[in-house]
Amino acid sequence: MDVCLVRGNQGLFLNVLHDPNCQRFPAPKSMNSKKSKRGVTDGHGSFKKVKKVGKASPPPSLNDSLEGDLRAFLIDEDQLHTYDDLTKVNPVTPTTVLKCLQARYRAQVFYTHAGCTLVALNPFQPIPDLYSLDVMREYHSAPQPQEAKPHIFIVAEEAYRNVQGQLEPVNQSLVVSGESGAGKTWTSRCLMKYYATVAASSSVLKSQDAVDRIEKRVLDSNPIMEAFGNACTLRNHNSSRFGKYIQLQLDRSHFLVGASVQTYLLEKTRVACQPANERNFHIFYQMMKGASSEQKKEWKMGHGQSFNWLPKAQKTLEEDCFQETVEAMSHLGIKSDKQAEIFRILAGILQLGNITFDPPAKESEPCVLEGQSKESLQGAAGLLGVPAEELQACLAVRTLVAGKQSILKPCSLSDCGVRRDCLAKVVYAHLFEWLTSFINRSICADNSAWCNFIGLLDVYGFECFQRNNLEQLCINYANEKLQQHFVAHYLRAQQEEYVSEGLEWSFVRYQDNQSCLDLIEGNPTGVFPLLNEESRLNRASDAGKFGARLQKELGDHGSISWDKFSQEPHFSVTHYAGPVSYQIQGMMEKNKDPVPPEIIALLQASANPLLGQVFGDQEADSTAPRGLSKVVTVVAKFKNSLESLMKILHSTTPHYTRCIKPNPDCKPLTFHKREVIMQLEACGIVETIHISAAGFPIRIPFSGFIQRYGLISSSSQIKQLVHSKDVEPGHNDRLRTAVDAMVREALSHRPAGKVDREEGEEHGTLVHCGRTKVFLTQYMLELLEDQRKRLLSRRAFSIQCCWRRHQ
Ligand code: AD9
Ligand code: MG
Repeated sequence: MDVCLVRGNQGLFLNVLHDPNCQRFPAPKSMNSKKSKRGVTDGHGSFKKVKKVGKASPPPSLNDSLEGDLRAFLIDEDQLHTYDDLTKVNPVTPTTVLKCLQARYRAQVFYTHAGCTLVALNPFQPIPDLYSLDVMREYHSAPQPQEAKPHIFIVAEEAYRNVQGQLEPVNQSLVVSGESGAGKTWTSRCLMKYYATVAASSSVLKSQDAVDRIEKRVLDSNPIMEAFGNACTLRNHNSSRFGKYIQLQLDRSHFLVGASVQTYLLEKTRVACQPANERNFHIFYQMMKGASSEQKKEWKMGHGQSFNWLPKAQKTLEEDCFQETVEAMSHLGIKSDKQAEIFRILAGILQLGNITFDPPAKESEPCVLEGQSKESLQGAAGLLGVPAEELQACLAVRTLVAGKQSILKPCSLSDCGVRRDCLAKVVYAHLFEWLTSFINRSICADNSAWCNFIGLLDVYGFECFQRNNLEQLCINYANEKLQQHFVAHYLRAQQEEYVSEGLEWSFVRYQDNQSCLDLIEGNPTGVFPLLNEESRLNRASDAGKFGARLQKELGDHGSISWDKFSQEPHFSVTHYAGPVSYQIQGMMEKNKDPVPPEIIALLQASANPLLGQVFGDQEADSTAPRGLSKVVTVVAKFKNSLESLMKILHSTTPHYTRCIKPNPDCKPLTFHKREVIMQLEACGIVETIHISAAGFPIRIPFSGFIQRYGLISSSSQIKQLVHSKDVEPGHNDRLRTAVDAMVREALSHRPAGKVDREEGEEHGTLVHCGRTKVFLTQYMLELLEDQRKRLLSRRAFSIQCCWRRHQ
């Protein structure tokens, strides 16, 4: 095996010639032909020589031990932290990538490029000045941000420049992924602050009002959504319990003029049932801690009051944010009387949680309120604006409709609890939806006011607990969809395009998760369709039967398995991030998510105007048949909303950031190799690096290339071509020859310094002409743009001189 160094799309990287025994390093052939000096950048993007260490040993396999030795490295271990792009590491293996990230983490460098992806390691402590205004300005004004130190602001700036359209304006998506606690929400917040700063309209600088109207409003949506949608879990003290896609709307001048938020599947069960050592949504704790004594009195949260639904797990900073949440609400236009309605509803929910029932004296009678529950019932009814007797009846008695007659039937003790929880969940979920719509009304620009957007996606990370149910299945399904988008959009599309354009390319093996997606969503025998079918049957759910059905229909599928020794009906799915066992008990009920019509009717008649409003148009027809055939199930709704999201993502240019959680205990600056390697492997970072290292990230149809760069050519034939009909697609052979000549000319005009720095480069490593397109490295694009810009400014200067002479 021989080693050569070539300038790649992300800077200088080492490339190992293709080893027939090894399925890696898949550079197009032309990239492998020339040797060069070895080097790395010094962490600030500048080039630095490093000593030659001899021939590289064969790259270890993906199954290398974590302690795999460093003989394979071509540089000192001391230098590892200087690798700002993992494509420069040689050889690229999980071990070498891990060592490099660990060295950087130790050196407090938290961002590293991995080709097309940015890897963000969570420091678990605030890093002074890492996200300051000055740093934002620095990245925004950098002529080549990619050459600056890796940072989330590079991704932000790249998307911002892309949307301004070097070739054509196109919407952008920043997809932030990673497991729970890895830093997705933190990263999304940083990105929003960045755009609120650098894309602030010029009027902002003149008028403080404008700041209040747009940028600050957009940012103010965060504390509200996090207060109502985040909670302290075992994995993360500020865990997002909903998915969020926010579109930042930009006008023709690329100023931020508004935003819209789309949310996905709030984990509403948390309102009434918190897993052991986890907490309810932050907003409840904020009220308890931050409300004034009058407010607490009104909300029946006085001193000594305790709530069943507010478990006292460890305290978190989020408790101190009540004033911030209230200010953000006011700022977004939620008036104080509306806020009062919201907080009364939340306080009412907490009172509901303290209502418990005792069995009735006679079986034919409804359950009775237990001990203190009478007071809680009165409290809940008062705060929710409904009569106490009706609330009690609603929880304890079911109305059955038979023909034209209604029959009242007492609920069992457990049913009373289920109905109480259902009431709390449906109220909280509707309140969350109302808040999202309000925020959208407040921050969304008129359609005519914006023309492009940058979307930020922050969804809950992959989850695997001891007990997993429908919530985890949905969350993990969402993560599978995103992984598929990444695989399809980047890994597969990039490789397939090389092949269809005739570039020689040996395929990198990557983990395609299509099989897992087929298992979950495949029609008609995927887990979701079968679950929906079962949920729509008008009969009591039977976990055992459903388990047996899954086994019958999917027994041969490679991505599902069963533990023979398990006592409970369950199934295990092999996700791209690891296997997860899901318990079936309760899954069908959660999927049906039925809300008794009596509850809807009760809420519609509420004296709390907000409750009346949010339940106003909801169907509550108690005469409707009990059949569930028309029920839109939870997974059906979730799948639809994810499909819409995928459509949007496919229509945008994506940028991926992979957040990595360096240790499971959220300890500052602590790096656990095993946890990190599992995350790196799960998201296919090593395959990504291989493809990126060998790839050409920019691809332009010949015709577009000639039209944009034809003017820098000295050839009169090419200049003619710019204006001729021959530039239309269809004349590809002719166009390819022209493009090839243009590229060679551009390379021959490189500034002397650049030629020196890029010694060892050759035409084929920077550019490749395919059948219909030209493939470029970032470096080549910059070179062409630079020459074009210089030519245009020379022309502008001569026009000015000419104009002055004629004055
Ligand atoms: V979940 O899927 O919503 O449970 P996230 O969103 O991936 O998860 P989050 O952004 O909430 O994780 O980060 C967890 C915590 O890590 C934050 O609350 C911060 O305390 C900490 N964190 C994350 N990123 C940074 C950072 N760049 N600098 C400092 C950070 N602290
Ligand atoms: Mg989050």
